[in-house]
Amino acid sequence: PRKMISYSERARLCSHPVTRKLLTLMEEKRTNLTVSVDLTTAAEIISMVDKVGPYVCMIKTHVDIIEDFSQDFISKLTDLAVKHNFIIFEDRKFADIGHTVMQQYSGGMYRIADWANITNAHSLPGSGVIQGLKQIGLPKGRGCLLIAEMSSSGNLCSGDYTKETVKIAEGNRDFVIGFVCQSAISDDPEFLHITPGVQLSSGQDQMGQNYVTPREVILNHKSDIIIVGRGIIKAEDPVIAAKAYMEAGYSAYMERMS
Ligand code: S5P
Repeated sequence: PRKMISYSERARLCSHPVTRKLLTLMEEKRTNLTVSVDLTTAAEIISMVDKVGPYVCMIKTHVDIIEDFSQDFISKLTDLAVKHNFIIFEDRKFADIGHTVMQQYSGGMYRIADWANITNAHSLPGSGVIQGLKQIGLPKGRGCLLIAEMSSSGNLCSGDYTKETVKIAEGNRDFVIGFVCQSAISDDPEFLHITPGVQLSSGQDQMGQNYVTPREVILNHKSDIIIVGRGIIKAEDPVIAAKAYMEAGYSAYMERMS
């Protein structure tokens, strides 16, 4: 199990600039909450991000679900990242050969590498996916998370798959800054553990998504960051919900530290 050191102490141990910035602002803002703003128009997303921004360490996007994506949306999002001091994570889940992901990451209409501090990739293709992303991301100071485990029922990311994923990360520390996972899978303080499938009460959705509580994720599964989508964006009052998740996640961290 991971030796529990504080987010800010870990920030000092980390060499990657994105990890350092993220861990530092988590301690400053007292939050380990990432909100997944899975809405489909630019205006809705920008309005939601401005509301929940004060309570998050990261905003996670799925840009390919936006109906009216534009560079204006990106400039508004990046302005809000400065205003509220959060990191932008595009949940692109790259999963192809290096040559293809290089083009998907840098080009197309989204130009993800130009604005997302962090993106993520499946380890399924092997380390080539990282070689490709790295060529684009490293010069821009970007970081990448590897998907080592998933929250959905019956997923195939377990056992040796997860172990091999950790090895790919260890071989690419200049670019891979951690994992999307369900619990801590590495003792290395430089690697972040980021966990989706979180709601205030545990359960499932209609399509195999599994939820555990913030306390369970941070205290028992020893993850670092919770990702919450519908628990916040579909709440009657997203600001009240964001505060509740922030408080639940951070108090579990404080409890783990004590
Ligand atoms: O294993 C995973 C990995 C991810 S990144 N399970 C997930 O649910 N996600 C993402 O987290 C998913 O794509 C969605 O954007 C978010 C969870 O949303 P929620 O509404 O179920 O909280």
